[in-house]
Amino acid sequence: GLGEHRAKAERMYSLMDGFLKNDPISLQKDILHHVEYTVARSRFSFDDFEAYQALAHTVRDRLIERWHDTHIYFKRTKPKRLYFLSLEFLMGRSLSNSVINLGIEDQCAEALNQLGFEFEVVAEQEGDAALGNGGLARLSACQMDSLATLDYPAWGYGLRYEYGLFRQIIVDGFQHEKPDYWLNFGNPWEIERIHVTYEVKFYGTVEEVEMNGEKQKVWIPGETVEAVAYDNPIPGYGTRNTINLRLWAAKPSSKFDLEAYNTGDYINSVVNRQKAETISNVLYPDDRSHQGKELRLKQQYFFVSASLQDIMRRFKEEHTNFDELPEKVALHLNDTHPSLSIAEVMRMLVDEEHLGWHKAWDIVCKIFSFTTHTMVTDGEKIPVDLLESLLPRHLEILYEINFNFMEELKKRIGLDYSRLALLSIVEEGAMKNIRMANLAIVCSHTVNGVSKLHLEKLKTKTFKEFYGLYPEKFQCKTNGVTQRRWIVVSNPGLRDLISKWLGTEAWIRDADLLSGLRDHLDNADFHLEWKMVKKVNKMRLAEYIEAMSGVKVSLDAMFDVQVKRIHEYKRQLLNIFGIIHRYNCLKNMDKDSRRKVVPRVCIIGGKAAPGYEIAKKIIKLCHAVAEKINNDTDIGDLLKVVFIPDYNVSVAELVIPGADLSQHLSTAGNEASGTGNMKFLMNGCLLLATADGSTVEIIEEIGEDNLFLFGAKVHEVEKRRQKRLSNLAPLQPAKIPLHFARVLRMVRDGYFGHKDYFKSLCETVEFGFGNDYYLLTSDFGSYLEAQAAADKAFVNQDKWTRMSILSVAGSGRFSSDRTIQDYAESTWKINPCRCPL
Ligand code: GPV
Repeated sequence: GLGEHRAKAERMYSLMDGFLKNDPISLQKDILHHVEYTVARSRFSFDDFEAYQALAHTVRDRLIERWHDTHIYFKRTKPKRLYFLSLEFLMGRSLSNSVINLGIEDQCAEALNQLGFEFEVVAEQEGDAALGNGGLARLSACQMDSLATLDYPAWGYGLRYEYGLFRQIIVDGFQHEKPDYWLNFGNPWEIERIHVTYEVKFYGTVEEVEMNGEKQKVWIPGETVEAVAYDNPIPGYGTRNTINLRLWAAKPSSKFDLEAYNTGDYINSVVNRQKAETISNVLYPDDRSHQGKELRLKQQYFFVSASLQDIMRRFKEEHTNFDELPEKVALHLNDTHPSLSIAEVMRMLVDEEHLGWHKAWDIVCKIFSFTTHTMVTDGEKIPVDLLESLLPRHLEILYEINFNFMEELKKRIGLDYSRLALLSIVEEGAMKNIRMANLAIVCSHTVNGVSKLHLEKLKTKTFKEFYGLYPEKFQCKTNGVTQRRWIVVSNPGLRDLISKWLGTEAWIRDADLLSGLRDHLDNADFHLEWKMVKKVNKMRLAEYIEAMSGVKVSLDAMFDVQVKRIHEYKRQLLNIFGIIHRYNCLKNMDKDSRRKVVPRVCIIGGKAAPGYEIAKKIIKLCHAVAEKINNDTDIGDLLKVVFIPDYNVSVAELVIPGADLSQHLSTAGNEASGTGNMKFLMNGCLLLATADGSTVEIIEEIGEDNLFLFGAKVHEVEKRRQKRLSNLAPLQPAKIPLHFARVLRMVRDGYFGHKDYFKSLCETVEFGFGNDYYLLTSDFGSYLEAQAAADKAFVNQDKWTRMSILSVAGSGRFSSDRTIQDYAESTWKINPCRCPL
């Protein structure tokens, strides 16, 4: 009976001796326990990596306690939950972030110290979890941190790729890709839940059956794969709440390849089982260009199916009526990648729960929200013939959704076939496709842009037609980044300085408080300490650069950084051309003028998609230019060029705090938001940037005088592109700025070697060839002016420091806490649910 149950619970609790303790002695005991029994090394001899493993397990135990309490509390209070669906999460390392959010960093450092280890060194042992490509994936990670910190009852869902984003190695200046088998050394941050599994089905046929006198579709699948849950606790800062990121791995089901078993081909059937596992094996490394590959579609459906079964099971445990679904469940689509969810929920409600189409549709339209991350119109598409074989029932459902949508449209706008064709979810033509963005927009109650500028473009260009239909759906949720990782974890010196001068650590939960730094703007002591923090970070970065590339750099130089995925629209080429121009100028200077030059270290880093030839050539050009300049004894410390290989989250944590200047060069109207700019801003690094994406809003916060702005504005870009095409035919030398032409000629003529290889790269900016779509030619002059302004500002270190302080002071709006609160209140309609202590 109940009494018996309680007595048992009480005995267990007393045996457990309460919660785990966080004083340094208890932590040491736990670390040693894990060295001996988890890592299975001797307590008397273990190295830094083993210390990391043992500490990680010690922290994990504490995470699990809170994670349990949080979920028991959610279960008891049954709040509306948010399910954040994303195929990519760039979590990076977990140790430092976890001990900071748990509030046990000092105790852990002391515990390690007494065991003869140093926290920083131990933390460096951890490899990155890189289950994503770039900004979109890191945004998901920042948002999970904010969701936990702000106590929202949220779950993240994703895929547990066995190979994350490839490791970039550079051989002879060329990028090579190596697999990232990040699980090789075990992963203490995940909890394998062998009992949380679901069957995911593929292929097969659809049949019609009679049920209770009504016709009903049933899908007879041809292949079954099992999804296993791996849970990753996400601790909030300054709260006990620890939410869950649930990642799915594929494993063969006992039902996999029954055919082969039955025909007696035992060996082949066992061998074939491995096919199941390949579904979640590897992350697609093509940032923003997914072109109809079957395996990718399988990944998407595998993810969608497992997540929704899990979500629906939880809903049904707490509720009996599907009318309650919109009050209890918010499903968020992180870009179009998970938007098959829409068809899957319809299938579950219609085919499995027998709700009837109209009722199901009504519910579906109330539970989905969607964020798009791109400025381009030509979004993700799924070829109909792929769907037809892999997910035949879903294809039918998509057709039916589209049929109803088209009928409704005809009533609203009449038989305007060109407009109907634009809006249609199904793209007709030689190759029929499903347009995932159209699907997501039609079915979501909210469509979010990631900056004001982005939303504007969505309304007026990208999704103009849809905006005309559903103006109320379109909202702006300017991106943000978490100050926990991007200041507290990565820049402890700045963290201490900010807290000292603000007199509080409250800014770690409330970034708006950073504006209080303005009160000390002219305080000489503050300036001195500010410069000292930057100097220490530059030293750390300089050591790393020397270790990675052998280049020695001067700490007096301006550290100028551009780190992000390599893309033509991000214009790393403009940066490199600027460097070549600077080199030319230096070569032509007399000794006197040279003494007045501000020395520079130009740092570039980023990965190119393995199939993106032009991006790979940009990487090679960077190395070729670096080799020439760095070995020119005439130049010395005045100019150094460094490519940082294998840029990832943990490299970013090292590079960003050490930067003086950072570059964000996208042609205006191309970067949906950009989030790197926010991370640099928070670290007191000045921006040299175009008026694109979120930079426009950064300017609203810090003023145009507080950064180096250049280039065509959005409204000018369109005009220039047209002008560019109208005088296409003749190469008009007079219209090509002299400096630009010279730099281009040097690359083309083989001044940096590899003449043939760079030819097609040059052609992208040449007329009659690529026609300079991204307008490097016309922005070059303005770019050089901004660079000159940066040099000039750097000479006046007092002024520079003021600008740096004002950057951090104006960065509060770019905390992902602000973004998440906005989503929670105006899109998801969820409330905080704070687990009591
Ligand atoms: I679409 N983004 C990305 O990293 N990968 C993608 O496939 C797509 C978008 C980025 C955008 O390019 C950035 O401007 C934006 O800041 C980021 O997503 C987060 O919204």
